[in-house]
Amino acid sequence: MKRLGIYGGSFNPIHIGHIKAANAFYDEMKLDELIIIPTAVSPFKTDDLDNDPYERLKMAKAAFENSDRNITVSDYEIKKGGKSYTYLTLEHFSSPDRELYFLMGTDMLLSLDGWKNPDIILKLATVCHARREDVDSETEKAIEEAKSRYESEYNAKIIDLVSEPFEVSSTEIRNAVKEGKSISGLVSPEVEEIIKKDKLYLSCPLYAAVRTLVKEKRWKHIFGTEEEAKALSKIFDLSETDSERLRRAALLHDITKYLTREEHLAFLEGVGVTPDDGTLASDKTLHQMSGAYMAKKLYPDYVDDAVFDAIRYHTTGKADMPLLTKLMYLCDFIEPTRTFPDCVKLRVIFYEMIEKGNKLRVLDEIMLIALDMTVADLVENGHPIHSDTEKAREYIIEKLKENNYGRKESI
Ligand code: DGI
Ligand code: FE
Ligand code: FE
Repeated sequence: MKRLGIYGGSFNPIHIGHIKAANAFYDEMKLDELIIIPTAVSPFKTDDLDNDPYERLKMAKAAFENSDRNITVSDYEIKKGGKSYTYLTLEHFSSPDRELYFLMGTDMLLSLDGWKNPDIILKLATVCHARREDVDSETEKAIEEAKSRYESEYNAKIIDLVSEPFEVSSTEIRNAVKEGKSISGLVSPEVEEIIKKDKLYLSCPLYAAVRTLVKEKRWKHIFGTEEEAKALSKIFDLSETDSERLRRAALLHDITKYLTREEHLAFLEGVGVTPDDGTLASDKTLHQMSGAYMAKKLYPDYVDDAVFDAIRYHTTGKADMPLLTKLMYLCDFIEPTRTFPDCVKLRVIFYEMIEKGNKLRVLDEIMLIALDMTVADLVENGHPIHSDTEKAREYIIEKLKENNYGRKESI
C-alpha cells in the first residue's frame, strides 16, 4: 500500500507555516507522496480580488519546487472550479492500492460535522491534525470531544501530529504586503519573489484587475509599462496626481487585449459606442477603444478624462495629443520588457536624446520616430493605417517646424 498524504487549503499565499506542517505531516506519517491541493473557491469564503487561483497555484508550486521530499502540487480542484468539497477530492485520489492521509488544522477539525459528507471523508482517509501546544483548555476540550464523537459516530481514525505548528497566517501576510512591510521569513524566497513580481496583495485593485483580465505574458508587459510610466513621470517632472494618472493608464491600457472581435463589438455596442471604419479595420485599433471604455466602466474612480484619452489613443495616437497621452504612447512602446528591435532601438535613442535638448521637443521627435516605425511596419505587413495615426504624424511634423516649445505643458 502506498501512503498518500493530502493537504488542501486556500494557500493565499502559501507560507512557512504551511511548509513546516507539510514536512512534519510527510515525515511523521512516513508518507510515500504528499499532494498539496489549493482549493478553487473555498465553500466558506466569497471570492475577492486578492484571491487569484492561478497565482495561489503558482506560489504553491514554487514553494515545493526544491523540496527533497516527494511533495507535489495538484491543480485538480482549481481546474475543476466551483466549490471544492473535500469528500469529492478524496474520492478522486482514492484507490485500492492507496492509504489516504488527510491533514487538517484545528478549525477544520472542530467544524468537520458541518462539512459535506463527513462520513465519506472519515471513511476514506485517516485524518491528521497538527496540534498546538498552547491551546487553551476550552479548545483542548472541544478537540477531544470532536475526536471522540467522530471516532464513535463514524469510526474515524484521527492522529495528532507531534510537531508544533509555526504560527503565521496568510491574512497577516496579505496585510503586511498592503502596508509595505517585509514578509521575508514568513514565506519562502521563491514565493516572496512571485508576490513582488506579480504585484499580489497590494491595495490598488487595478493590479488584481490586470492579472485576472489578461494573460501572464501580457501582464509582464503591463507591469513593465507601469515601471516606464514611473520613470517618464520623473523625467517630465509630472505632479504626483499626473504621475498617478499615467500609472493608471499604463495598468489599464491593454485590459481588453484578449477580447475576440465579436466581444469588442458587443461590448462597445453595450456602452452605446459605434466605432469608426478605421477602428473597425483592425482588432489592434479596436482594443484601444474598448480598453478605454472598459477601464472607465470597471474603474470609474480611477479613470478621469485624461486617463481615458491616454488609453483611447495609446495605439494610434491622434492629432494634438495631450502630454499624458503622448507619455502613455511612449511608455507602451519603450517599456523594458519589449524585445522588438524597433522598441529597443527607440528606447536607446530616447534615453540618449532626453539628456540633451528641450524635453518637450525631444518627446515630439521621439513620438515622430515611433509613429514612423509603426507606419513602416504596417505598410510592410499590408495593414491599413488609421487616420488618427496619420494626423498624429502630420500634427507633430508641424509642431516641430514651428519649434515653439516651452518648458512645461499641462496635462
Ligand atoms: O497593445 P500593445 O501590443 O501593447 O501595443 P499597441 O496598443 O501600441 O499596439 C501595437 C500594435 O498596433 C502594433 O502591432 C501596430 C498596431 N498599430 C498601431 N497603429 C496602428 C496599428 N494598427 C493599425 N491597423 N492601424 C494603426 O494605425
Ligand atoms: Fe495596446
Ligand atoms: Fe500595450
